[in-house]
Amino acid sequence: MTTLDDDLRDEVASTPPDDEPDRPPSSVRGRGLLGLLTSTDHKVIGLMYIVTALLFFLLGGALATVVRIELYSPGTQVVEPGAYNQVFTMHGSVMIYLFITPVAFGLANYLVPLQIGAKEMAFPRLNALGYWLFLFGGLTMVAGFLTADGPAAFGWTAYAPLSEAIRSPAIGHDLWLFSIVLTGTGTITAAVNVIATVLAMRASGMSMFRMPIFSWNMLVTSVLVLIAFPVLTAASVMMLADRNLDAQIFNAEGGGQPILWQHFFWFFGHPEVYIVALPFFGIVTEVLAVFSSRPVFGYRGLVLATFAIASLSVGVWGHHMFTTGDAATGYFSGLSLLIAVPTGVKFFNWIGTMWGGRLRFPTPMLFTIGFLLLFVMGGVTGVVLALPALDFQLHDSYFVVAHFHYVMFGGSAFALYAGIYYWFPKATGRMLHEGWGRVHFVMTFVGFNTTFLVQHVLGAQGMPRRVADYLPEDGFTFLNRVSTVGALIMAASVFPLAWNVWRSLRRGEVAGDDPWEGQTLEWATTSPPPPHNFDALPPIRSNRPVWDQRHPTRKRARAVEAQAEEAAT
Ligand code: HEM
Ligand SMILES: [Cu+2]
Repeated sequence: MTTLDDDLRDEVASTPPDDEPDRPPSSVRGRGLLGLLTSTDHKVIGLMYIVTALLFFLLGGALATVVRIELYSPGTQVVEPGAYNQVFTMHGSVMIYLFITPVAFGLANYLVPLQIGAKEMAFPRLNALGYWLFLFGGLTMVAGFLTADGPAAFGWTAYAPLSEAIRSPAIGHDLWLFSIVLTGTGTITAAVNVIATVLAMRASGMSMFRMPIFSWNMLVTSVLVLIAFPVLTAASVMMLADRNLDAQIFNAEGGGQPILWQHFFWFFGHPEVYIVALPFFGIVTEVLAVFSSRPVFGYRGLVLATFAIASLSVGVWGHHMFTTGDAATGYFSGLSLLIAVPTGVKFFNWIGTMWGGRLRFPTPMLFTIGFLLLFVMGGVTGVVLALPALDFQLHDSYFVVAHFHYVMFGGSAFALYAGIYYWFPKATGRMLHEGWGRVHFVMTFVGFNTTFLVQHVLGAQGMPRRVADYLPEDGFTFLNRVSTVGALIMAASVFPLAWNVWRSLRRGEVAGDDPWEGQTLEWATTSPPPPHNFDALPPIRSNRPVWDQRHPTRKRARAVEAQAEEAAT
């Protein structure tokens, strides 16, 4: 059986043979700058998203290093308190809005069509628009550094009334708000595209419940984006109106409601936590299955758990607002704790996938194991913070900083690294070097825990977040030094990764179509895939067609099973 249509067949036949046979064929190479700027190929756009987001990640990391150096000792080290506010604001904002959210959509762009056997995204040009909104929106935020008064300094949450013009007059804040509107619109278009692609572009045989978990999770993530991002985008427009048109929406003197901003913000902000978690849950699910040589354990349970997490996540925003007195503590606390249940289900599924499997531990698997350990830690401290009695004590302390870094760095960023090592061969045709991968993993893991584990203690001892300084007699100095040393190790960990990418692009081992014994459709095509993605698709009879193809006896057994099922109905 082949799903190749005729014009596609002609196109394949007329493709000239690769002139450099020792180099893997490329869908990006040889198209020049104009080719990049005008491309609507989902793979090219996906890679541009990912590379751009990683560059923002470097900027965010550099800013974090400045923060940590400032906190190395009491007194001023490198930045004055005002500049410190700008640095932590831009760190958090770059990381959330310009790195971890867009990078997930970069992966989705690259992978979802491949995983569901499609030639393209549903709306290729909308896709390009989304990328350009992201890039120029991001540059708008960062442009604050070029203005006389510097970039935004009101935190990544931009709370009113601090964010009103009278308290934050610098133009950098307006740039920040414009940036949120632009990048938010870009994310919304990307989400629309993913949803339409998954619903309308699946290959024949690829039923919803045969989709790889990553594609499932991107679908659910995209629905969450449609719920959450318009609220943030609209709220940012309202804040711009307050600042520039005297609108008084969030201004108490004018009859407005400052607290309303927090409701809007966290109505976006909590689903956002899952927008930057679910895609990465998808990555670890795939990596665990492949490197355990096992099917995903409890596939349907995993999908249902994703639904449950996503639905609960839109109803818990008030747990960020316990201390305002404007959020019903019992309701928000109870619902937040409930999220631990489907999350626990996922953990059982992940362990079940590994159970009894033939485990291999190349770098993607190492980062996935790292993810499992660190994300549990972030989840547990999340439960702690969901208990109002404890949150009143820990709110706005370093305990919170430790908590969300375990979730977003130990969780999402570790899973992203796993995904980079896992799919790099697919996108480039070359393997990353295992030895350097291990160096990168060890440095990141050690550096991460050195930086953030001690912050739980600092927070419990009462060190507030978002402060540029502390006193020698506070007793915070030693643990802050430990934390700063850890951050420097983490900063250094970028070098083995960068070197690995650089050398592997040039002289990495040639990967072949399916270097890991993959299970899902992206491994059924060449590395990198041709512009039209597939010359021919394998039959799709389960959620792991490539595995089925590799194990023909099982495939036959399944085919017989499927026939019997069909006969029975
Ligand atoms: C590269 C390693 C990182 C280090 C050393 C680091 C360090 C820090 C520090 C010291 C703060 C200031 C805490 C405060 O004063 O409240 C901070 C805040 C923050 N970080 Fe990170 N961070 C890192 C990576 C990340 C990542 C990967 C993300 C998200 C994907 C992230 C998201 C945030 C956010 C949202 C804030 C809050 C900013 C605010 O209070 O407005 N960080 N980080
Ligand atoms: Cu939350």
